[in-house]
Amino acid sequence: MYQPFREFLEQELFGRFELRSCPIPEGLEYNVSDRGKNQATIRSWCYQCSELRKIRYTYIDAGETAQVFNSVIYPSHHYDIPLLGIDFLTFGKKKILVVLDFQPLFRDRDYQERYIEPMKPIRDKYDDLAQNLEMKFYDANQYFSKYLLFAKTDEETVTKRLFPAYQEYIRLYLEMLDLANPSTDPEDIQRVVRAQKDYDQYSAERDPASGLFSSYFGREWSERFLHEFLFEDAVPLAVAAGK
Ligand code: BLA
Repeated sequence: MYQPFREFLEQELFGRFELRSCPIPEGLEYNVSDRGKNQATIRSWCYQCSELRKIRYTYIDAGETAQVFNSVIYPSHHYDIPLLGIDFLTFGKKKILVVLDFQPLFRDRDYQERYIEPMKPIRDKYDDLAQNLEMKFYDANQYFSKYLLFAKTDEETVTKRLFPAYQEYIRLYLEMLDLANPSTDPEDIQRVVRAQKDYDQYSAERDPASGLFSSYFGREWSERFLHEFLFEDAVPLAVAAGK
C-alpha cells in the first residue's frame, strides 16, 4: 500500500545524492514471522551521503493485517535542520494512521522561522490531513512541529491526498537542505550531535512500535531492532542505570 511512497523517496534521494549503503546489523535487515496464516515480513534499508548521515526506512508487510512504512532521515551533524520523520500505518481494512513531519531539534523562534514556517503553505493546502489529534505516546511539543501532518484516514485519501502532500513535503525538505549552510563551528556541531542523540533516546523510550515488533518477531529481536538499528544512539535504560 505504501510502496509508491517508498519508491518516490528512493527516486528523490538517489537522484540528488551519492548514496552509500550503511550496514544493517546481522539479522535486522529482514525478518519474517509466520503466525498461522498471517505472514509478516519486515525489511529495512539504510544509506548515507555527505549531507545525510543516516537515511533509514522500514516496510512491514503483513498483507491485509498490516502495512507500515516508517522512515527517519538524519542530516549530517554540520546541519541543524530538522529530521524528516515518516510513519504511515494501516491495520486491517479500517485503521489508517499517518504522520509526516520535519522534526525540530530546537524550539527557538529563529529556528521556527527558518525551518518550520516554510512548511505552512503545504500544511494549509492539506488541512484535511492535519487533524490535531491528541498524542498518547509522544509529547507534541517535543520533536514535532506545528505543521505536521497527522491524520486518521482512509485508503482513498492516502492515494489522492497524502501522496501529493508527501511529495511536496519531501521536495521542500530536500530543497531546504540544499539551501542550508553547513556549520564548521565545533560548538554548533556538538549541539546538533547532542540534539540528535536526545531524539534517539526519547524515541527509543517512547516508541509505540515495540509491542508490534515483539508480537510479530519476539521480544529479543524487537529490542535489538530498536537499539541497534532504529535508534542506535540511544543508551538502553538498563545500561544507563548501570545494570
Ligand atoms: C504512532 N507508530 C505509532 C504507532 C505504531 C507506530 C505502532 C501506534 C499506532 C496506534 O495508535 O495504534 C509504528 N513506529 C512505528 C514503527 C516504527 C516506529 C513501525 O518507529 C519503526 C519502524 N513515529 C515515527 C516517526 C514519527 C512518528 C519517525 O517513528 C514522526 C513522523 C510519529 N507515530 C508517530 C506519532 C504517533 C505514532 C505522532 C501517534 C502516537 C501518539 O498518539 O502519541
